[in-house]
Amino acid sequence: MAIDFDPDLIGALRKARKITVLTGAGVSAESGIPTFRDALTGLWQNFDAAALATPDAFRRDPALVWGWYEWRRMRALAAQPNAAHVAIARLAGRAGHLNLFTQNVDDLHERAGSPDVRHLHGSLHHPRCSGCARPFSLPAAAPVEPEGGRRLAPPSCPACGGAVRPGVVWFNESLPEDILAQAFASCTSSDLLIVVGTSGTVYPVAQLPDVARRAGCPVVQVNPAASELDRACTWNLRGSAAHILPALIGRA
Ligand code: BV8
Ligand code: ZN
Repeated sequence: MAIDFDPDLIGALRKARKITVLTGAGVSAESGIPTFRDALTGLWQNFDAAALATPDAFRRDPALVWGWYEWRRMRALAAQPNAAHVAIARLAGRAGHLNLFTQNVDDLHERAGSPDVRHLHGSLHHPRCSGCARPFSLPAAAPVEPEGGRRLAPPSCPACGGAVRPGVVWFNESLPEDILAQAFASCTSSDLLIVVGTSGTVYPVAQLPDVARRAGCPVVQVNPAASELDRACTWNLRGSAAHILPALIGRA
């Protein structure tokens, strides 16, 4: 059924010469990838994602953490981009200038055709040595992880023998400075910020909608539920990304 959007939002979208898009786990939910809020199953059912996403967790139990990320990497490889990823890629082709920043570590934006995806929290697909930081190339044919996951000893770096770690930003690790600076600069110089599928609970990324608003950039959020970002947003579109985004971007 047709969605009627606030005419001011459609006007802002059509007039926008520069658009920033910020996505979180919710944009991949309809591709079957669980969000951070989703309860975990299998081997991980007694953990929460945040407890596994720290340098300490990896130091304490590298096989548990490497197994967790390999399981997630398989899920990402087996998933397909959904209509939200495709709509965002299409907007990149239409808007004058679009910067896409994601908190997600999957590659679904890339596989949907978005030309320039900036990962604020790293990527599942670019592991590196925890000792010498050399990039580690994973075997092309991804091993099939059991449904419930498994512990898996991380590979050793061929150069120094260090344990290979996922190429993601863990809690209490710094974000890539250049990408974070680009995100702040983009949010303060855009005509519209579109925020999709994030609970707005993790900093410093959660500051971005507020920063945009203060710089005079209107913010539209797409999320089926209320989030920490609601009060910072000009428009809160309650609905799923794969349903709302194609309709909204179709009006651009
Ligand atoms: C750091 C990668 C400095 C790993 C992740 C203030 C300022 C700065 C830092 C802090 C601060 N206060 C606290 C901190 C520390 C911490 C933090 O923010 N903690 C929180 C818990 C309070 N931040 C950090 O540690 C960051 N680093 O600050 O460095 C520093 C340096 C050295 C020493 C000390 C400090 C690093 C944070 C990055 C952590 N890594 N991911 C991995 O993937 O495993 S975070 C991870 O959780 C995600 O990447 C994401 O960013 C975050 C939240 O996830 P969301 O994407 O929002 O997903 P979530 O499940 O939460 O929500 C999903 C949403 O989708 C929901 O709202 C739901 O309603 C919606 N949804 C569901 N279905 C749909 C949908 N929406 C649309 N359509 C649907 N179908
Ligand atoms: Zn090494």
